[in-house]
Order: sequence, then structure tokens, then C-alpha cells
Amino acid sequence: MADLATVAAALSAPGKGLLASDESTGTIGKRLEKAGLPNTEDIRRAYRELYYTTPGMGQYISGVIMFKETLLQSTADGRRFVDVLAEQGILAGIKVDEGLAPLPDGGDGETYTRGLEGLEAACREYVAAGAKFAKWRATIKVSDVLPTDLAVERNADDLARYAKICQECGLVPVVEPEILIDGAHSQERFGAVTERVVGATVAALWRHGVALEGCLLKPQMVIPGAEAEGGPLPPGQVARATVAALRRVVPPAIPGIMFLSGGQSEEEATANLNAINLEAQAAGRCPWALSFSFGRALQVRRARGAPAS
Ligand code: 5MM
Repeated sequence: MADLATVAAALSAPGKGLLASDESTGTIGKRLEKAGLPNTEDIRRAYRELYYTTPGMGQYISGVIMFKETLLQSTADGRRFVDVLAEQGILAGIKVDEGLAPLPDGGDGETYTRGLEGLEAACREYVAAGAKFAKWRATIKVSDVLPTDLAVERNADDLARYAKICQECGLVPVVEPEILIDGAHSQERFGAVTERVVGATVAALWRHGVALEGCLLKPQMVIPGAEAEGGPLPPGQVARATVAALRRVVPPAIPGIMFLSGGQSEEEATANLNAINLEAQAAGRCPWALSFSFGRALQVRRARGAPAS
């Protein structure tokens, strides 16, 4: 447990956050296609090498989440990615889920996440390859009638089972219940769903005996749906709603809340994160580090208001 807490604290160290570069082969293919590049193993390797060898990256990035193929890859001159990152003080992480599947008996478009079967054996291999932490992403769809109780409970329970297995294998679990921004729902509705989903997830972590000091939470910021009228809200308004929702449901034992960007532009996600930290300082009684675990907002240049990809 002491080791898990030390790694979780290092990942959520002040001024640092996570780079989510764990796109599966299909998702990374879409990015490469836009750049006119084929989706081959070596192009994917070279693309990741660009990021992992960025000079000074260790000043701001505490951990990098990788896809399993990437965890075992090396630079063109033969240095293992895991070692290149370690030289900069960056910890290697691994996405251990196997993607989304339709949720049996769930509401329209609801999903669960595959990957619990064989997870323990896989985690032991990832630890042997140098991984220090893991990530599992569940998605929750919002509408007037969604999410269903079934989707909330099933995804919370699976996240907790994943987290428990990771900790037993020596990996710090990053727990990601992503509330999707697709739709026209209001910020208020998003906040209510956040409390319900994050609250259920934390309760499941507790039920399954997950050591809260040795895990990190990766939620969405409390923003309106992407199709809501009026466009993005001012960062201060996002920050107030986000901090209010999280204060109601996240215990102080969890060391860090590492937000996903979830389709926000890099400017929007960064301005909102800054405002969230200012709001937390002003509000007081926010015991967790509040930082980033961005994928698209660190890798995809997109102007504010442009469509998510
Ligand atoms: C980097 O993308 C991750 C998953 O990709 P796949 O859909 O290919 O499995 C994703 O889980 C990501 O880590 C999080 O959603 C955070 O990324 P964003 O882009 O939302 O900040």
C-alpha cells in the first residue's frame, strides 16, 4: 500500500499531470490519416517517440498512459520507451481495458467496458514490463432519461473490480468514469449526473476494498453538452460547478483528480483547469490535487468551438 500511495502522490505532484497517449490502433489511425500517414506499427511507434523524447517534458508530465503495443516499444535508436520516460522522471502507465461494448438491457447507446477477464495475468505482465499505473475508461451517456441506474451501477462496479485487481498486482489504478459531452443537456444536468456517477464509483471502490490513497480519479469537468445552446461557458462558471460537485462526493483520501479533456479544445480545457484550481483555493476544503490527464487537449491542435474529433 505504501508503494501505491507513493506512486499516486508522484503522479499527482504539484504542477504536473498525465499525458493520455493510449489511443487504440483504430483511434490513432484516424489521427494519422488526417496527417496523410498510414496506420502501421512503425508509424505509430515514431509518432509516440515524438512525444516521449520531447526535451523538458518531465517538468510538466508525471506519467504517460500507453497502449499495450507502445509499452513494449523503443526509440529508433533502440532505447525502451519506459526507460526514456524514466530518465525524465516520468512514470509509465498502461490502458488495461479492452474497449466498449453495448450494455445488455441498458438504455439506448449505453455501454460497459470489456477487459476484466484475464486482467490479473495481464497486469502482472505490464508490471514486469515497467508499468507503474493503469487506466480503465467507462463511458456514461447523458440525455433526459439517461444514464439508467443499470449503467451507473454496472460501470461503477466494473471500475472498482478493475481497481482492486490493479492494486493487488502493484499498479495504481486511474479510475475513469467519463460522462460524455454529446447531447444538448445543461450544465446543471451534467453536474447532477456527475455527482450520481462519481458518487456511485467511489462507493463501489469502498465496497470492493480499494485503497483510496493508492488510486486516482479521472472525471470530466462539469460543462454543458456539446450541442447545448450558447457554446462553451466562462471558465469561472465551469470551475464553480465542477468543484461543487466533486466536493460532495470525492473523499479526501483520494490524492488526485486528473481531468480528461473529453472533446474540449486545448484552450478550453486548459482555461477551465486553471479556473478549477483558482476556485478550489478560494473555496477551501479541497484536499486533492486537481490536474490533467488529457489526450486530445495535449495532442490535437483545435481552435475553440471547432468540432471535436
Ligand atoms: C487517448 O484516448 C483514450 C482512449 O482511446 P480509445 O478510444 O482508442 O480506447 C481515452 O481513454 C483517453 O485516455 C481519455 O478519454 C482522455 O482523453 P481526452 O482526449 O478525453 O482528454
